[in-house]
Amino acid sequence: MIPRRALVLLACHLVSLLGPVMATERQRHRVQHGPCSFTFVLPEVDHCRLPSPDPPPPPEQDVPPQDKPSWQERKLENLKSATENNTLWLQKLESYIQENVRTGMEEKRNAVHTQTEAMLLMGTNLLSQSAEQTRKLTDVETQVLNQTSRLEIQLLEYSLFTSRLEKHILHFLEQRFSALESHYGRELQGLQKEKRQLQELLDRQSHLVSQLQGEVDGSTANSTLLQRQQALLTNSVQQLLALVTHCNEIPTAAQEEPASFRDCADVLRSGVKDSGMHSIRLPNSTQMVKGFGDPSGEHWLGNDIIHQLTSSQDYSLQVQLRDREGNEVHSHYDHFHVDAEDANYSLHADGFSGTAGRTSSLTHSGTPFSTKDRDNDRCTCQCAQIASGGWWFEACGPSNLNGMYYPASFTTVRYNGIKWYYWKGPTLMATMTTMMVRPANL
Ligand SMILES: *[C@@H]1O[C@H](CO)[C@@H](O)[C@H](O)[C@H]1NC(C)=O
Ligand SMILES: *[C@@H]1O[C@H](CO)[C@@H](O)[C@H](O)[C@H]1NC(C)=O
Ligand SMILES: *[C@@H]1O[C@H](CO)[C@@H](O)[C@H](O)[C@H]1NC(C)=O
Ligand SMILES: *[C@@H]1O[C@H](CO)[C@@H](O)[C@H](O)[C@H]1NC(C)=O
Ligand SMILES: CC(=O)N[C@H]1CO[C@H](CO)[C@@H](O)[C@@H]1O
Repeated sequence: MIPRRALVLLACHLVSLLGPVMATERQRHRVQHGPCSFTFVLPEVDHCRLPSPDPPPPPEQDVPPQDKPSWQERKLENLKSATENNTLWLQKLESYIQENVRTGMEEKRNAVHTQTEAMLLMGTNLLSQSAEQTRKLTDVETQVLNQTSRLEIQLLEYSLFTSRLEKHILHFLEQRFSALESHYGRELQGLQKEKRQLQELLDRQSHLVSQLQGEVDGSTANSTLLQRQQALLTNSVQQLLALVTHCNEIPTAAQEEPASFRDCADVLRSGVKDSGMHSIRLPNSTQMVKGFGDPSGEHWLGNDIIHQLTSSQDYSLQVQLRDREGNEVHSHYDHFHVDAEDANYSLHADGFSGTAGRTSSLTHSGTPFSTKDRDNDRCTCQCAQIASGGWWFEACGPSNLNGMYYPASFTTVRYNGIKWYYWKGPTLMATMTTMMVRPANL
């Protein structure tokens, strides 16, 4: 540790030591020795300055040899003493220096020694302190380890305890659950039995209800049948009543006004305002004609009478229809007449208007009348045969008011039913059809 730096320090020290001693007159000499440099400051002695070595005097032959030895001797002696002095001085200096160097070295070594000691002391102190710290640390570590192990043990115990508790609770819950299960299972069975009973009851009741429903349906059907029968009965009773009044009226009318009216307009003009049956006198006709059917019910005047009536003057035709719901509609023709038998009772009707369809359901003018025994239609089929009645058929055509009346319960299409096509299509099921004529100028 000591070597290089200590030597440098030493050199500096030497300089500082020498400095104050020879500050007055100096002559410096520097000596380099390895990394160290030595500076010597020498005092300058003027009086002992040596004369510069002269070049050897040239040989003089004329100088006497007796004078010369005294001067040369002197000079030699001076030189000797100076040399001695210098030698002495050098020795002194050397010793001085040696002493100084020794003391400095020693001082230095001492200082280094003390410093090393101090450092060693410090080192030992540090070592002891660190040992202390280490000890403390190990203590703490052991304590921590101890705590950790204790905590671990506690944890173990705790987990043991919890598992025991868990097992206990599970057991308890299982017991409770099985008890509840059996309890509710019994209740559920009871409920299911009750439900079955209720279901059976419900089935029986619904069966009863359906039976009752069937009975109700039958009785309503019976009641509608009864109602219809009743309606028919009342209808026939009314017809009978009408007949009776008619029978009562006829003799009086025959007596009072012997068939002087041309038509119903004539009757109205005479002041009779009530609806009813009246006798009329047709032109060029003498015999009493009653037409077909009952004048107070189902009745057809007959084409001969219609022809005679409608050819005597200009007549209009009104067709009135009523359906099952009671809706009444009409088709009106401003001009109407029927030809005579030799023209096959051909139809003539124009000036159509009305509410029973937007177009006329009668065949066009000139269509002859067809019956079962007189087929005047334009169909290879026999419309009157199919339609079971007489009418102005073309290729059977859109109308037949002389068709069969079918009660409401018949829903299928009947080719021989009453038909007024542009009002209700192929099956009309009208409850009333009327063809009325009156003078066209009314
Ligand atoms: C470590 O813990 C035990 C108990 O578990 C105790 O007896 C002992 O004194 C403890 N040691 C220290 C150094 O704390
Ligand atoms: C309906 O009337 C007939 C007799 O007209 C009868 O035999 C039948 O039992 C009645 N039906 C019902 C459900 O009343
Ligand atoms: C009624 O008879 C007369 C003559 O007998 C005849 O000129 C007239 O055309 C006839 N009227 C009708 C409607 O047949
Ligand atoms: C009337 O009908 C018959 C057939 O039934 C026919 O022979 C006759 O030519 C028809 N008369 C007229 C005027 O169309
Ligand atoms: C020749 C010379 O310088 N001699 C001197 C040597 O030293 C002594 C004492 O220091 C002097 O007295 C001399 O003169």
